[in-house]
Amino acid sequence: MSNGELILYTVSHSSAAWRVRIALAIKGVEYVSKAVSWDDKEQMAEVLSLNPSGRIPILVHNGHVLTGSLAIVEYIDEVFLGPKLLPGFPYLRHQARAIALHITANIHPLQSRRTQQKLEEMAGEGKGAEWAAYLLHRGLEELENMVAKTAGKYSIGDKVTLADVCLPAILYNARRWNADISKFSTLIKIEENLAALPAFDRAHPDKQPDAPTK
Ligand SMILES: N[C@@H](CCC(=O)N[C@@H](CS)C(=O)NCC(=O)O)C(=O)O
Repeated sequence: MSNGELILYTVSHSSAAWRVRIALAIKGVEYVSKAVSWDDKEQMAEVLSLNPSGRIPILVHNGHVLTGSLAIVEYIDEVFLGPKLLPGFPYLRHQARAIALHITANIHPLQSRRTQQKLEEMAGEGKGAEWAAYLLHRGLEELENMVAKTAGKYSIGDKVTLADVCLPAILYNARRWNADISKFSTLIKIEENLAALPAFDRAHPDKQPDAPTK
């Protein structure tokens, strides 16, 4: 059965786009990848015409425009066949969403490009990076304590869920901003287990055609 036409507006190292790439790869859904560059005015005008917040990712499915990575991942989970990312049992489903929201609402926006740029402007050079390292350490310490209660091989038991879809990018960002995450052994173990899965490998920023060459 055809999944219809899917176009993903993505940036290789966007955390939010990374989440959607993982979900699509887990479901084995093929899509057209439209890599955009923040500095390309024409591309950004197209992004703005689809998403008034000017943010990535955007998934267009049979002409329907979807925005907001978590809302997109839930849509993907509902619409396409393949392993379920939201557990069937309501309490586990709540846990998956709670972890995903901790990452995507409590941590990610506060260390994002926009936040850091404004902070540098207001507080001075280097303050954005200093803030990101502090915030990522603190937020991930909280996450380590949350996940220590739920984890098996992955964030919640031994099945990959929405929580795991959000994990790789925030750990990647933590390393990028030199946050000390060495003591967060549960998170690091889950990250290793996820990295061994082909879907997670395929979705990695460095594997995308628009990844910056080193
Ligand atoms: N809550 C949104 C966040 C999306 C978001 O902020 N994406 C970033 C890239 S990770 C972006 O497009 N930033 C554009 C900008 O900062 O101008 C989601 O999960 O999709």
